[in-house]
Amino acid sequence: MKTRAAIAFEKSRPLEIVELDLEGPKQGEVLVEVKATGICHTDEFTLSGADPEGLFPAVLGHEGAGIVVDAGPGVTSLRKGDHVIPLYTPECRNCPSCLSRKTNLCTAIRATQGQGVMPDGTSRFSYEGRMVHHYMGTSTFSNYTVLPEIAVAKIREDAPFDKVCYIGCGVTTGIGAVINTAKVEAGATAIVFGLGGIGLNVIQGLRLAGADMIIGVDVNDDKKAWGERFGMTHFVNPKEAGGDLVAHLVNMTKRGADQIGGADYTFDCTGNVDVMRTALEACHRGWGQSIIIGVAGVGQEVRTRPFQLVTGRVWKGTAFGGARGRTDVPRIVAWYMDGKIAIDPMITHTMPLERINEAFDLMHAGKSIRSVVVY
Ligand code: NAD
Ligand code: 022
Ligand code: ZN
Repeated sequence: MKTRAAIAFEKSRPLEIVELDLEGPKQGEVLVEVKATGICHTDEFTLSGADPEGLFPAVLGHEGAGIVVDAGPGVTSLRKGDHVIPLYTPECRNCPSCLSRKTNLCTAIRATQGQGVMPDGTSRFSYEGRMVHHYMGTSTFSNYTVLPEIAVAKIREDAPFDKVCYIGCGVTTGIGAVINTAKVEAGATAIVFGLGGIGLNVIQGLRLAGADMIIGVDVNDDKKAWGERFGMTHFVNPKEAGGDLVAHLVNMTKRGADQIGGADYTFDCTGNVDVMRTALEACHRGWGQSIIIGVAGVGQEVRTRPFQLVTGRVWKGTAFGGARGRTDVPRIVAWYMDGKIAIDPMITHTMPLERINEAFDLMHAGKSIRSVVVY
């Protein structure tokens, strides 16, 4: 069949809207009509050419929502008409990682996903007879896409596609980092670095978990109002923290008879390795945990004095918020539908596929929290 898609022909060139050829679903695969997709940093990272593993030509996009329109042989958990969210972190429930219960990083189709092909080693996309790569196993910048059954979460049918697509990455990553990775308890003190599309979701995750003090840190003062909207209780602009940001944050979080400061939990949502260090060092001695969510540039390294860890601080990272997609994503959709979490105000821009490049411009300019393309 034919599908309208935004294709990345080569690095650092705008996406082009073309008609692609798409083969139908094979064994264990489904054909999904994508109704909406968010535009996220990793799409930009790959398109810019900064990602050494980026493959071209490719159909990017990993934050979508849509409807199953066809199922290949052997598919048992999905059928035509199901409303779904594609998963760049699949959940096979059968590989050693899924069975371990200790990680969400399913390994069933990991190798082929990274190579931009389906599990059988081939691509369903082509243009003028030339193979086009899949991306993160999702390729949601195409009106129709083929996905492995294990990389699809079935969701309720009354959820609006143009909002819940954000659950395909940003919402789940931010909220999941709080609930699955940090396991924040009621009454906790937390600091969130970077109040963008991820950080704001960390903030609303912290509110959901019942955190008492939620400090937001951002170099952009406009983010103060954004943070407050989702539960932030205090704001710090590092430029106004008097040179020593760690000392400033530790001072703000002093409590107890011993008056030792530091947060129970901190989250890096910037991808800046210096911020990651600050986040670790702003944790409480003995038990503070710092969660790295941001993706750093290629070759970047984190540093700190080992003493920070010897004295009980814990450094962790999280992918897709530690969420098991097929199990957790439908639950997060329900939280949204029940009004427990917000999504609508974070979607600052909506546009047709023809204008998808504007979404990248808005992201560069820091003018959007999230842009969504509606097909
Ligand atoms: P964003 O651009 O919307 O937000 C980043 C925010 O950080 C901005 O508000 C910016 O002003 C602020 N900032 C920049 N430098 C700062 C500094 N030195 N100190 C304090 N604040 C600073 O980006 P986003 O969509 O929120 O994504 C954040 C990061 O999360 C990216 O690196 C992205 O790739 C990553 N991410 C990771 C996962 C995962 O599974 N681990 C999933 C999604 C996104
Ligand atoms: C999503 N991300 C950033 C912004 N939006 C993002 C990027 C990478 C990962 C997660 C989220 C990530 C963390 C760890 C891994 N990835 C490796 C997982 C593994 O090896 O099992 C990651 C993922 C997918 C891909 C590459 C890296 C891919 O499909 N190309 C989950
Ligand atoms: Zn993303």
